[in-house]
Amino acid sequence: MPFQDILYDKKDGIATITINREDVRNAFRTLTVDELIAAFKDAWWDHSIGVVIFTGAGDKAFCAGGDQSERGRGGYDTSSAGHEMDVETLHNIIRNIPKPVIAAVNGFAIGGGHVLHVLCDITLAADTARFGQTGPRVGSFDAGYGSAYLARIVGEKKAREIWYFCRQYTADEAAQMGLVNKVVPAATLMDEARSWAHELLQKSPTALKFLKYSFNADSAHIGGISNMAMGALELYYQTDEALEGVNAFMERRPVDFSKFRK
Ligand code: S0N
Repeated sequence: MPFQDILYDKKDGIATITINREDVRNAFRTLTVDELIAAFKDAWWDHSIGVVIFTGAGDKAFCAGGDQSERGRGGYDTSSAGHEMDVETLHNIIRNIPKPVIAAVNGFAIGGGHVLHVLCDITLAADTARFGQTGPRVGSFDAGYGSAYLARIVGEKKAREIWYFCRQYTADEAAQMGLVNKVVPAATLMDEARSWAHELLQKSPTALKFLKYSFNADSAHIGGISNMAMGALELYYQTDEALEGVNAFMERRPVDFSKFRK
């Protein structure tokens, strides 16, 4: 498939999907999200594929979330794809593809990029990886899976800390909070991911599918919250407060939300 923003490779039962926008720390634009959805769909329907590895190009980032240079009043620029950014469908396809998805986090997993690894079945991290949310600093939020499902993984207090304070956490800290399955030297990350994938390929695909759906069922109601959250986010993106966040990031200046406190 001719992709611009991602790389897609299928070999020996493993589909590898790589966000390929190194210049912007693999931040996604509207087209990137569309291409990721197309690749996940292909891996879903290809019966030769048993596992998906999801990673980012280069050694700096897995994904730094939405491309802030394409964000203005009302949300993300639609010109790269001709419609609104469809992050919600991407979240759902990672959750619902009936095959394990392994995130190989090779650097920053930040903001909306952090949410992507949270939704994967397994996260393997390079020892150089960094994890965190940035929404309250850049005028954004994911009040659906990105927060409620994160809380299931790390607990309520830690999830609130992660979202409210926008700090970055090392790979070892992420592993300690149960956010990462294993930390490995950066140079061995993809070999490790392929090794985990090959182990899964020895297992019953139907058993894995029903286990995944069983785990999902318990948190499926968060999908309804996500619908609400994405609708709320669209409204929030129209405000001066949200614009202050993105403008401060792009202008490399301290953010000032003081006038929005009420
Ligand atoms: C990733 C960070 C920590 C890397 O820092 P570092 O290594 O110091 O590099 P920088 O000099 O900052 O960056 C290098 C170049 O890459 C550009 N760049 C980095 N991130 C982005 C980005 N997200 N969008 C556009 N450009 C980006 C820099 O501008 C720089 O470019 P040059 O070389 O030209 O100066 C650090 O970069 C960082 O903190 N990035 C911002 C991360 C961020 O805030 N992401 C968006 C967060 N959004 C949310 O959390 C929203 C919630 C959400 O999930 C969502 C839901 C629906 C729809 C969209 C989103 C969404 O993600 O926005």
